[in-house]
Amino acid sequence: MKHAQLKEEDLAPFKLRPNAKAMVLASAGVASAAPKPQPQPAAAAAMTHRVLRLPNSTEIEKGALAFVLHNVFSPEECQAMIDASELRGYEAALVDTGEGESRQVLDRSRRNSCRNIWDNEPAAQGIFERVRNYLPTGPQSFGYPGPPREWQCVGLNERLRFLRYDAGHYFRTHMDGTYLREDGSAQSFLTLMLYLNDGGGADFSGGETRFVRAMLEEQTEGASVEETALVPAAGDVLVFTHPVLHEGCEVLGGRKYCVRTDVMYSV
Ligand SMILES: O=C(O)CCC(=O)C(=O)O
Repeated sequence: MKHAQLKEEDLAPFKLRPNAKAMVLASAGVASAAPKPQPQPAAAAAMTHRVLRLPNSTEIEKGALAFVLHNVFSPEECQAMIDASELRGYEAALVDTGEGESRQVLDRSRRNSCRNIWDNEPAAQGIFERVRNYLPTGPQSFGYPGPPREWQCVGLNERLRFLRYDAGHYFRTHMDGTYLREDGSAQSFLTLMLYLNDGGGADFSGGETRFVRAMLEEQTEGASVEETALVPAAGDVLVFTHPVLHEGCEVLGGRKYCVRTDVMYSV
C-alpha cells in the first residue's frame, strides 16, 4: 500500500475548516498553489437516532442491537476523508481466517473490494466525540451468550478501515470479530460504520448494508424481515453488535466509500 507522508494534524478532517481539503492535498505535496477561498460549510443538519430492527430472534434474545445516527458528519467533511484516504491509496481487502487479524487471506468469493487500513488515533477520537452519547454502556451482553456485565465504553479502535467498493464489489454475509487490546485492557463489542458518500443511485447504486436473516430462523415477535437493508448516506453512522449476520451488498454502479472501526469496552 502507498503511504503518503501526511502530518497528524492533517489527518483529522473531522474538524472541518474552510480549505480543509486544499490543506490536506497541499501538505501531501499534491497541490502547491495557494488554497482558494472556500465557501463556509452550510449549517450542520441535526443529528438524529434511529433504531433498526434485526431479523433474527436468536440474536435479539442475546442482546444484539443496531442503530443508525444520521448527519454525524457533513458531506464536506466526508469528502475530505475520501480525499485523504485516496492519497494513501487502497489495496485488495482480505478476510479473517478465524485466527485473528494477523491471519487474513484474499478470498474474492467472500469479499471483493478495496480497503486502506489507517491507524489514526486523533481521527478515531474525533468520530468518538460525535457519537459517544449514543453508545451503550452499563450492563450488556452485546449479542454474546452469557449474563450481562457492567461494560464501560472507553472509545473507538484507532484502526480505521476505509472501505471502497466499485461496481461488482461486495462483502458477503458474515459476522464481525472482537478486537482485544494486547494488554487486555479493552475489547470491542460493536461495529461502527461511517458512510462517506450516498447510495440509492446518487453516488452509487446497490451497496446497502443488509442485516441477513439466518436460514433456519423462525419468525417471532420482536424480529423483523423488514427494514434490514440500510441505504448509505454520507455522514451517517451505523452501529451494531459484532455477532449479527450482515453483508455489504453488491455495488451495481458508481463507487461506495465508508469507514469501519470498533467500539471498545472495559469492565
Ligand atoms: O460495506 C458494508 O456495507 C459492510 C461492511 C462490513 O460488513 C464490514 O466491514 O464488516
